[in-house]
Amino acid sequence: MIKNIFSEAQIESLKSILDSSESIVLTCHKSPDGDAVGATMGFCQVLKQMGKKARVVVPNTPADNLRFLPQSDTIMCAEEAEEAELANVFAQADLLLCMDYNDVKRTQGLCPYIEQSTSKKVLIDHHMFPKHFCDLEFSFPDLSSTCELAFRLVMAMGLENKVGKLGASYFYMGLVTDTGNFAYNSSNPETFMIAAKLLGYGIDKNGIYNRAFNSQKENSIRLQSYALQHSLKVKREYGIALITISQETLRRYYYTNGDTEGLVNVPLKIPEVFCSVFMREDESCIKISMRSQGDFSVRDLCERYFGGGGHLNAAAGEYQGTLEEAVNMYYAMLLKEKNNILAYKEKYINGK
Ligand SMILES: [Mn+2]
Repeated sequence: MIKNIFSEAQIESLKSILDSSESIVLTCHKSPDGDAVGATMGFCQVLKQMGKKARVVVPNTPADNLRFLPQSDTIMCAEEAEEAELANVFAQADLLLCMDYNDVKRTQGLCPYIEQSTSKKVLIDHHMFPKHFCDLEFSFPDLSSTCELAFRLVMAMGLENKVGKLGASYFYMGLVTDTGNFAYNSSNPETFMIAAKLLGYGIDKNGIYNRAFNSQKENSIRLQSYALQHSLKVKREYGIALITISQETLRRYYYTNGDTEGLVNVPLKIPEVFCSVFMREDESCIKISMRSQGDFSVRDLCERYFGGGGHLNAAAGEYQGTLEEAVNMYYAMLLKEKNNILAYKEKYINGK
């Protein structure tokens, strides 16, 4: 049984907002991931089947491996759209759905349009600590993905017959990408029950996995291999690893967005390593991403040392300065956090 996690009042409010809206814009965070694309496009299919005018508008173009499902070409990308066209889409909307983000700032170029819009706004998200910028909020950080949340909403409203194969394919795409094909964030048996329900729509499960996951470009594989070969530093006594990539290396491998995707996870394949840090020297700053295993919080580290945040096991930040200075900051962090890290390592190794 999939339990209903919403209050009746919440669902009634959502229903009445949807009923009274004709033109709906679905938005997500910048650099849309599989969950952001899946949740907006999946829910958009449901709204269209309800007879609504619905449109997905994203801050910038999603990666190629997330644009293989039918109708991907209907996604409007703010970065490429004419300003007037964009303004018009928002002016006509009587409802904005804010999906897979907890802070309107995460929508980059869409931010002013969302902030200035007088339309009703509904938050549908699974990130912690939402900023309260919507009229109605569905914030469920315990769920695997916004896609799971969106499909639960569909079920709670009795709209399962409006999802169709395409809507289910999009929702499934978010479910598999946000859980690493059910490797993490998916300990709740109900996540699998929802996956089972989505399979019931006749979706191409293997095809979606294959398109979403096996999509790396040759130069990206070479760039990542180079970084692992030349920059990986494993501090075994701490259980922590660091990878860095300089601007020069990025250029040598014709880097484009997404080429370093997944690299930060590689050191976690080493049994003793429970925390991995990746630094990339972008043109404007050093981008930091961190991943961890278990309940070691990289969100805390990113907040304290790199002005960022995120999830417990996946977080990001930035450093203003040179790559060398960022690396120094990393070593300063290790020194300051030594006791905390060693205590966790003890627990991690023993508990394994
Ligand atoms: Mn998500």
